[in-house]
Amino acid sequence: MASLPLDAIVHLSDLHPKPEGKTFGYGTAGFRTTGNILGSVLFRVGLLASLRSKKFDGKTIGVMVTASHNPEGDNGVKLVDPRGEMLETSWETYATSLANAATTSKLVDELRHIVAVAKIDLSKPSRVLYARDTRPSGAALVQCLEDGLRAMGAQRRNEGVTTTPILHYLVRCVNTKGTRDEYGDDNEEGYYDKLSNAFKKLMAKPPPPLIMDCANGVGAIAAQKLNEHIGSILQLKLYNIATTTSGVLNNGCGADYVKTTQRLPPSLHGVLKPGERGCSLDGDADRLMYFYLDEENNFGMLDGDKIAALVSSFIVDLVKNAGLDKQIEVGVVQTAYANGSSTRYLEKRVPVRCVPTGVKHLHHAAEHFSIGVYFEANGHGTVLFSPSTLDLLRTHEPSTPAQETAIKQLLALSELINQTVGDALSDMLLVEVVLAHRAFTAVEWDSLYTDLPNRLVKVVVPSRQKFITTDAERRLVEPKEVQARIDALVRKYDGGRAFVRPSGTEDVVRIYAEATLRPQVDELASRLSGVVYDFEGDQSKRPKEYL
Ligand code: G16
Repeated sequence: MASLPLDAIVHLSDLHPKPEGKTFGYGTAGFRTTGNILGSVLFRVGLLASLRSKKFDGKTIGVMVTASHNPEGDNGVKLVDPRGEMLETSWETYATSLANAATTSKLVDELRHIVAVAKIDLSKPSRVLYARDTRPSGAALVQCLEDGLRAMGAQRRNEGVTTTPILHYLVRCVNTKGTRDEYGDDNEEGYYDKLSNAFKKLMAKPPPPLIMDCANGVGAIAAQKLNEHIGSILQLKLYNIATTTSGVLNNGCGADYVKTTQRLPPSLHGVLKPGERGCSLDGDADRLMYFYLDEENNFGMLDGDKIAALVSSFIVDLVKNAGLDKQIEVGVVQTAYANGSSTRYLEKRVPVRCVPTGVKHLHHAAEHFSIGVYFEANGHGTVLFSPSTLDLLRTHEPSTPAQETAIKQLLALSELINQTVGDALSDMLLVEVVLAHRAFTAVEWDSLYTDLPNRLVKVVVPSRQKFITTDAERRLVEPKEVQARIDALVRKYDGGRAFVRPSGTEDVVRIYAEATLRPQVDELASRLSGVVYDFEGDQSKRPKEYL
């Protein structure tokens, strides 16, 4: 029986001590906090990724070092399972217990526990593929990760600086190589080829150029490369591409800025002209937000809900045109953040499910449909084709040329859309395909339904862990008095809907409010901020905008 390489683990672990008094949690998308205190976590994630690979008989596990939409000073890390999906939830507990072991000897105890409980055969090989985004703390954190991998004797494959969705893509490619589920060539070039070949099959003529805000993140590098592959059809005009300038990542730009402020990034003022459309990526290019200026220079935002509406209705029509609507069920998955109008629009057309925040929850719910469309309102999402749906599309004999065309288009979409995780670049190509096929302008797309006025705000509290939710995060179980006050407030506003939940990526509580009229929603959000702050915050520092 092989055993844990304790000498190496102990020696290297002592080089990466856990910061005293800090508790780490595997949140919505892995560990996330200030970049300079994450060294021990990265080392331990290296150990865990190796064990996870052994559990899968040496299949490659992915590790992405990123804090995505968070400020530049933050960083984070998440594990990716062999099919390119987020780490199975049951292993998040192992990740958290390893990250919080106070000493090297407690760390060894935790490792032994995991090996026993998860029944890991230590004689199996381990293989780990990893990458990072452009954050300044990334390179040092990768070295900590590598120490963890070295300690366990894992085979390492460093993909350098790349986007989160490309890392997910690569993991799936490596693990499916030479099988009937082969996903693509396991290198970046393979990714761009796969997307651009599918895009070229689906686009008849070039649309006007697209303005893209790259959030000064790694998406700028990837979008430049994508441009080289698709430039003859769709020209991307890239902005906010300063990946080496200090302090600019996600700062006043990017998908999160657009969604939370419902404004055009200041850097695009005068760049985006009336009648034009643009889009924003986030710091690791897994979220996408579209926007436009109408002829009167009014800003319009097209978020994840609008993308879900556009894409799902297009796919429903293609399935009908293919004559397969009896066999293929298209469904949509959303979260509580979905605008009430989008849910009403979708429910008239397709089955809709609501799940807690986090791609990991949406992804699994979407797998229950033949074609599952999932998007969070923040622009994070994708479309999953089930294996049996792909088999059906590949083998079905069409009765008419129109059916044959629809089937070919569905198959091309399955190649265009990243099947592993939300991917801003792949989603952008998907949106462009649908706009071209529908001959829609951004204004026409926006008119599918009218958003209810809404506000998304965050409140900094000393301990967000005190906020516990139920019902897909739409209600608080604790603190009960806060939920009672939310209920009482919401009743006072026409069309009012609101909820409060702790963020799993930032040290804040998030508040979402919706109402029929804009001034009312602003007031409701402000009152709710006050309710949350009153429960926990320091009254001497209470912001005056909290009513
Ligand atoms: C991550 C997750 C998303 C989630 C977002 C915010 O996005 O992947 O699914 O919606 O965090 O989560 P929370 O409200 O819990 O902070 P990203 O783009 O930051 O990786």
